[in-house]
Amino acid sequence: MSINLRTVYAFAREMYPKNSKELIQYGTAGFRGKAEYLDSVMFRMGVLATLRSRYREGAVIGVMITASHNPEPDNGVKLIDPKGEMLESSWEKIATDLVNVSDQELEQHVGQIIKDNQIDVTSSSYVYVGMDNRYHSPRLLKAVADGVIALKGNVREFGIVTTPMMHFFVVAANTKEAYGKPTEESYYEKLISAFQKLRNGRVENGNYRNSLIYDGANGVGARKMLQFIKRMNNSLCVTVINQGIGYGKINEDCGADHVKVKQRAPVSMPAVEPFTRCVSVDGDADRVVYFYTDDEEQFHLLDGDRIATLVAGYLMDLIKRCEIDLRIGLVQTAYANGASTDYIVNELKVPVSCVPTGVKHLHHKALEYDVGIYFEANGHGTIVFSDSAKSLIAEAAKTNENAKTLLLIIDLINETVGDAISDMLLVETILNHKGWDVKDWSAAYSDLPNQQLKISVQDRNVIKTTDAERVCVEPQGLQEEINKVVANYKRGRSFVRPSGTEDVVRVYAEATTKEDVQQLAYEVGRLVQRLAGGVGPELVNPSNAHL
Ligand code: NG1
Ligand code: ZN
Repeated sequence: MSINLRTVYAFAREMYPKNSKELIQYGTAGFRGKAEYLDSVMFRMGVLATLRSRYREGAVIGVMITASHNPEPDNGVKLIDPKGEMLESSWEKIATDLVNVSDQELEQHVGQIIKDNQIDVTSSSYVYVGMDNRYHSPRLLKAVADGVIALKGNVREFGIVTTPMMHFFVVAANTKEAYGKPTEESYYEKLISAFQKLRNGRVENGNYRNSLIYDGANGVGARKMLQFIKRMNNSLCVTVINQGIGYGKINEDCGADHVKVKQRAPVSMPAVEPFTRCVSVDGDADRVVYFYTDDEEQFHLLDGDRIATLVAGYLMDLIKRCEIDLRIGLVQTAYANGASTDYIVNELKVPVSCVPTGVKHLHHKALEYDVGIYFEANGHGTIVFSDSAKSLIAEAAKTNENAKTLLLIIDLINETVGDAISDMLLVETILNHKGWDVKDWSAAYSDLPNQQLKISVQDRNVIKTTDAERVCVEPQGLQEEINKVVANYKRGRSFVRPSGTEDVVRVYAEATTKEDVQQLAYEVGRLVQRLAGGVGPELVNPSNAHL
């Protein structure tokens, strides 16, 4: 087989011309932006995925088209490496360079990538591609597929799937189906079968009730949950709201990001009893948070930190009963609530580490443990088990019932990446096992009030950070000012960092009262506006807001 790089240029010129001059960067979740500027990006990512597959000796590379929790007009694309991980960092740079060259330079540039990486262009390549349910996704999927075809790669389209399903398919294919078959049905079968075996017919227990409300964010997670329901035989009774099609726009006033950041229930909530368990996923179903409203109509959030601590407590106990020695570790980011970190260190006594934002950092760190639990506060996370841990557990399962349970738990978990539905089924399993309702779950610790702000600046990259993003080193002087402000608040904590997915600087603040946290976030936000080139209107001082 021989390829002709002219074809790449011809496709680009005729069908996917580059219509934006703005520099676009492969960030924490690949490329994101307004859908109308992404056709050429998608085509070129199809080209790159094909090259990457050849570079990795014919392993399957995944391409997921989604803008996750972003608003409906946005879309995005990210590549999935053979073991289900995010694209290797050195190739992020290759990706950024490739999408930013002009159409005229494309042919030569692709030739250079082939040369630099000594890619055998006569070898086979396999690319899996899937998309969320945004109306522009099918058009963009075609562009990716054409990118693969232009370089004579093999492309398999999965249509509308969640991000974690794509990771599952890639790993399934690359492990020669040891992880499952690369099909939607095999994914459902693996998770549902483990879930039902773990329930073992006991659908209610103690305070645990078998029903919950599920906010699908009008995204692909809603559709797939409807598929789960069809196959679950009422082992869990799920009412899906914000189902997409005819309901509303993806992520608009709903979904995990809305619920977490606004700390408020999504739209279309039916009237439910106080303390009803509710769950929200994001637009591509790789994040999940729980919430409920109490008998005084107060909203309560049970976020990724809560899920991580629930899972850690449960797994520690189960592993102890398996009578095997495994190193458990928990990985968080700076966004983790301080109260959760205290609880992990002082009560659970599990080692905890803090890494920069972005799943790849968490995943990577978690692999250092036998059992690595990682969650971002926003609800993205999973648990990874080392190969040696799996062998030990399998060996123990020959004689120990708890180890058998643990094997089922491993099957229930999508180890390849955070998976909202798999995580939810895990939480449901643990709550059922403990006989807990949301009140019992909440009782472990009380979150410190916290707030996030987005600040627009001329160039967000003027902010440079260190120490897992908790300390700002540039612009000079900003950190000193933040320290001075923070010192005025009891249990105050605040940090700033440039977002990897939006053109903003994010401010995080935490303190003991709601009023304090609002004031602290405002003061730090103002510092960013003053010292890091803020644009747009000045933040309003919350203590003057009533004037
Ligand atoms: P950025 O925009 O870099 O803060 C956001 C989330 C990340 C991660 C990515 C990818 C927060 C504060 N940040 O990144 O945790 O999930 O999106 O989707 O939630
Ligand atoms: Zn997502």
